[in-house]
Amino acid sequence: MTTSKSARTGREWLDNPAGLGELMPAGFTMGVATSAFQIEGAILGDGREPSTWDTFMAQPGRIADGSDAAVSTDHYHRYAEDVRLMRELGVDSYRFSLGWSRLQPGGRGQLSRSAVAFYDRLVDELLANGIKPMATLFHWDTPEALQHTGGWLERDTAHRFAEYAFLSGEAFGDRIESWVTVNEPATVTLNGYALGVHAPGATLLFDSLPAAHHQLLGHGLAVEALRAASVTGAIGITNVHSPVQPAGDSEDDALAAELFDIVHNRIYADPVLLGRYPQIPEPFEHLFGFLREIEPADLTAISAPLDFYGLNYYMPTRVAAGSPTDATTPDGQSPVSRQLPFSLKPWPEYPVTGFGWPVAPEFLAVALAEHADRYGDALPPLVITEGGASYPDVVQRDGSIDDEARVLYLAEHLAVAFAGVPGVTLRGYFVWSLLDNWEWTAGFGQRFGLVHVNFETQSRTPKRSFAWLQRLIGGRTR
Ligand code: NCW
Repeated sequence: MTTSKSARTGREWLDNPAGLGELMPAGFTMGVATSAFQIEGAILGDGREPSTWDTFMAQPGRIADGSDAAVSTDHYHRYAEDVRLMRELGVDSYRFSLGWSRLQPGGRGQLSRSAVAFYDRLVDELLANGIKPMATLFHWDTPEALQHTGGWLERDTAHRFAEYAFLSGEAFGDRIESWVTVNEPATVTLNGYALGVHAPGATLLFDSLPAAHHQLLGHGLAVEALRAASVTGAIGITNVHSPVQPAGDSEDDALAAELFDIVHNRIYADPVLLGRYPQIPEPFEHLFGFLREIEPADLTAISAPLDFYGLNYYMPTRVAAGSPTDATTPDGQSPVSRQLPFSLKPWPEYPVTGFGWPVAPEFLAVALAEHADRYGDALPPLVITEGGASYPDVVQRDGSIDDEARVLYLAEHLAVAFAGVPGVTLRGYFVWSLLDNWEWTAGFGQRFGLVHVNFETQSRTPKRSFAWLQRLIGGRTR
C-alpha cells in the first residue's frame, strides 16, 4: 500500500485544468451527482407522502442548524436551469435519484402520475441537452409507511423496493443510460439503524445487521425487476468504500480495523461480488448471529451479475481498538458509539474538509487496488459514482466564490482516477455535487456544490471549481 504524498500533485493543475483533461482516458465518463431529497424541495407535491427523513428532520435536535428540506434548492421547479448549468459545465452524464416517496407515495401501488411526469420532464431535458441520465432508485428516502412495518429491518421492504424498481423500469427504462439500485447501504445501516444519527434514528448497534441484508436483498430483487421490465440501460449498485488502517501496531488495533472493514466495506461488497458474506474473526462472531440465519437463495439474488459496480470514495478510516471516549461520528454525536469495540481516529498528516474528512487522494488508488485484490475477475467495470468535498465557501464582495480547496481536491482525485490501477477498469467519475444542497444531519451547513446556492433567493452561482472542471472537460483529447 502506498501512503506517500506523491499523489498530491493538485497544485500543478490549478491553472492548467486542460492539461489534466488531456490525461483522461478515452471513453471516460465525467458526471455530477445529486439526490432527490437533498435538492428537490416540493415535499408536498405529487401526492408525495413522508419518507423517514421527513419524520427525522422534524424531530427537535436532529439537524445541526435546525433546518429542513421542504424547499432546499427547489430543484423540482428549477430543474431546467440546473440542466442548463450541466450543459455549460460539459458533463457527459448526470446521476440523480428518483424519489421513492414521491413516485410511490406510501411505498405501495401504482406510481404517482404527476411524479412520473416530473421525472419524464427531467430525463427528456437531459437527453435534449446531450446528457446521459443515471438514475439511483434508493438514495435514503424510504417511505415512512414502510418504516411503520419495520423498514429495512424487515424482509418485506426488499420486496416493496423491487416492486417500485419494476414500475420505475417500466416508466423510464427506455431512456435511462444506467441504473443504480441502492446508494451506500452501509451509511443507511450504520448511521440510520446502528448509531441513530440518520433516519430512522435507530440505535441498534450490531442488531442493525438485518437492515444491511435486506437492502442487499432489495438490490438483488431490483436487478431482477429492472431486467424483467426490459430496461435498456446498464445496471449496478453504489457502495461507499473506505480503506481501513489500524491506528497502531497492536494486534487489538489490527483486529478492530478488520472489524470496521467488515461492517463498513465487506458486508456490502462481498455478497454482491462474491455471493457470500465475509468470514467474521472469532472474537466478534457473536455480534453477527444474524448472518447465520440467512436464506441461501438470497445470496444468489444479491450476487446477480452487474453491468458496472459503483463506488463512492471520500476518505480512508483509521481505527483503534476500544470505544470512543468523545463519542464522535462523522455526522455528529452518537452516544451509543461508546458501546462499540472500535473507535475512529483522526489522521493528523492530512488536511480535512468541512466535515473533518481527511483529504487523502492516494487512498482512492488504494480503494481501487483493494477491489482488484479482493474481487479479481468477479469485478465488473467500476464507476466512481461520488467523490467531492464540503468546504465553508465564502462569497466575495463581487459575488464570486474562490473554492480553491475544492479545486485541489478534485485535481488530486481525478489525477488518480485517470491514472487508474492494474486490474480495474474504471469507466467514470461523478462529482458530488452539482449544487450546494441539504446535507442531511448537517442541514445547510456543509456545502459540496460546484455551484453555490443562496438558499434565500435560490440564485445559483458557479464557483471557481465549476469553471475549472469546465476547462478540464474542454481539454480532453477525444
Ligand atoms: S454523508 C455521506 N454522503 C454525503 C451525502 O450528501 C450523500 O447523499 C452520500 O451519498 C456525501 O456523499 C454521501 N456519506 C457517509 C460517509 C461516511 C459514513 C461513515 C459511517 C461510519 C460510522
